Amino acid sequence: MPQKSPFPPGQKESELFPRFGLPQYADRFPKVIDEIKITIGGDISEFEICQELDNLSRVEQTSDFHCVTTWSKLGLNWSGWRFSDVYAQLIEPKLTEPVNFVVMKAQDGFLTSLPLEDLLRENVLLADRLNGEPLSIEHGAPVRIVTPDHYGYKNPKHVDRILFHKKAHATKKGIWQFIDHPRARVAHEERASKGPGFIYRLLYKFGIQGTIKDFEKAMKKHRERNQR
Ligand SMILES: Nc1nc2c(c(=O)[nH]1)N[C@H]1C(S)=C(S)[C@@H](COP(=O)(O)O)O[C@H]1N2
Ligand SMILES: [Mo]
Repeated sequence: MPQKSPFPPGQKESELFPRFGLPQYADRFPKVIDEIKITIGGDISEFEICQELDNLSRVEQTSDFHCVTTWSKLGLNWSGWRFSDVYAQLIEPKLTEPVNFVVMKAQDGFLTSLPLEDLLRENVLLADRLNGEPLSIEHGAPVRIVTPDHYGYKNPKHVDRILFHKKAHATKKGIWQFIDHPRARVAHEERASKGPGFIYRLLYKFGIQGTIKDFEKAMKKHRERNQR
């Protein structure tokens, strides 16, 4: 019998792949969607990545996506560049000191962080396409990080700054610090930084439908404003 990879604890398959996130991001949108420009910085001298990506080999990957609120969309086909290639080819050569903590910032103000080690895993992408199409605004135009082993909130859309640091540090305040697990690995149910993950299943589940509606409504208004 072929072995089926175990479905992550507390997750449920969703037919939909909704535009999703923390409520305060529903009405925030990227300004630049037709050109990739990522500022690299942190404890290293700042520089930009744009056309340089064209020199790296493109990869395609089918992977599942797990939101911390318990919905999972299976079999998404992403394409772009391996984060480990981007790091090895474009970033590592410019380092003068070792780094091991990465902060990722997005055009809508969203930010998250991960240990560098987690981002160097084989299945982490800097993706600009989904299911054969350029990324839509809904799912992260012009580029997003895809890290299937981590909950959705470690997969920032519209990334425009990636900061490399020597040491880990808090990137959020108050309650946001509390709900952001430093690693957020799906297989270990690291949903939040305090308490066992399963407690959050129920808590988050109640918010899913309302959040989807709010994000949809905001997207519709944005399209009307921009006539596209
Ligand atoms: N820039 C940005 N990235 C983000 C978010 C966001 O609000 N803004 N939400 C995160 C959360 S909580 C989830 S579950 C996924 C949702 O991805 P999707 O909107 O493509 O379904 O994006 C993540 N990355
Ligand atoms: Mo999420």
